[in-house]
Amino acid sequence: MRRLVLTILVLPALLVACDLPDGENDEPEAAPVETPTECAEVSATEGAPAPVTMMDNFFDPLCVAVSSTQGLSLTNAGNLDHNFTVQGTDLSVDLAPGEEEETSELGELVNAGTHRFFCRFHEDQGMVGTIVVE
Ligand SMILES: [Cu+2]
Repeated sequence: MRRLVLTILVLPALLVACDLPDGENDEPEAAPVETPTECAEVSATEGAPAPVTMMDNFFDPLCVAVSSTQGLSLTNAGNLDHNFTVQGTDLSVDLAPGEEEETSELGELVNAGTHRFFCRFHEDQGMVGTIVVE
């Protein structure tokens, strides 16, 4: 299973951003396509919702792996309105600065697999990420 996930994740070039440490993604450099190790190493944990924080204008973490029985704990820690949308699903949450919201179990909202997520306000500014639902 781990190997399958790795193979899938090699695809989009945007995943290269997953290797950038926090705070260094203001000026993305052209980097060779490589396995997004951060995503590959993060394993889903049962129980507590997985935290995803919205900043101005990026997500932390850029890659999140969750179990289908796990929700997400979304927090807008920025100064702007942000949104968390999983592409191709009905999961779309708007949050004002300082707001938090916990989603239902991901298995009720998103099919298992690797999905792109984005902020609908700042997608064109690179506010995107990857979620792996196991
Ligand atoms: Cu945003």
